[in-house]
Amino acid sequence: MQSSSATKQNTFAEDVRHGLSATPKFLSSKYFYDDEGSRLFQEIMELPEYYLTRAESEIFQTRTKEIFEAFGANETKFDLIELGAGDGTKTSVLVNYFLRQNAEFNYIPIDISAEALNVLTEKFEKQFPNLSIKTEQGDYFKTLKTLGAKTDNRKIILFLGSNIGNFSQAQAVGFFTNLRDVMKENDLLFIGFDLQKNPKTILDAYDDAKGVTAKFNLNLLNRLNRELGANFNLDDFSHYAAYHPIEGAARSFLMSRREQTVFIESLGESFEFRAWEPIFMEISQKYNLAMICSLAEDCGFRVEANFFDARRYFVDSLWKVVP
Ligand code: AVI
Repeated sequence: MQSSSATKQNTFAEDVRHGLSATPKFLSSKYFYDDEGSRLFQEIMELPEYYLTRAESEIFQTRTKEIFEAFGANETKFDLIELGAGDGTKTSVLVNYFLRQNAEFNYIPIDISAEALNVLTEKFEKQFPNLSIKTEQGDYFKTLKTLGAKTDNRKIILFLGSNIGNFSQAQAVGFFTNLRDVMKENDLLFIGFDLQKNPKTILDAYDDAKGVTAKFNLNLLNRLNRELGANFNLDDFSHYAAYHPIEGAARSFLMSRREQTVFIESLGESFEFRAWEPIFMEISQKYNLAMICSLAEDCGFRVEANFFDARRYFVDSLWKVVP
């Protein structure tokens, strides 16, 4: 029998084969986050052009009390479940306030990366010695299903940082519909959406002057070289970002700067690139309030409240299950 890491590697290779054989070619942005990719994403979040993280942090810092009240956090004991918790910086603002208000809750960060969970736990245990923290490593839905069976506590699920933006419309509907299926009547979902705004502001966020986003995209080719024995020459590809204001979609591409053939050893296959042929790398969907409302409705939820930053760049939207 194959080990799970061998199975993961096969899925990765198969996804790459599928994407590079398609027209137009694509690679999935979920593979961006190896160690170097995660480091580069941290660097992106510090960039002056990348307003998203700062806008959402502002919401957490300035609207803490209202969020606490909207969560009904002083009423019954609940599980605060964070999907893709990362380093938990934003959530720590809520946790700090909730603890000071003597709210009764368990904090349950769920992440696919054991390493990320270890770092988070160590930090939170130091910062909040009285916090009950129970990490869950693995796939969101499998973990949520078993969690539902383990405890009767009300669930408040956080999905922050505009992570939903990296899903296509169909994936977003599938994702929330699956979540809806593991939620009960009084459970809540709190989601971070990046809002539509001046297209130049959005474009700059995905095409920064220092070229960190370009490195972040190109890093996936490095990963293919390292893990699948590919022979991409990174100088032969360049990053291109575009924002489509009607769809509200920022997309990034790697453009093949010349006609070339790339061989991928673990697939035993070559892939041809035309000069200036794009590989579609990532969508970062920007929403407006009507889109958020109809997405909620399509997936069996209703919007209870919206929390904005002062510039209305970003919204954390609180959804309730429609029974
Ligand atoms: C993780 N995700 C929300 C980021 C975004 O804004 O779409 C990923 C990213 N891609 C380029 N810059 C940041």
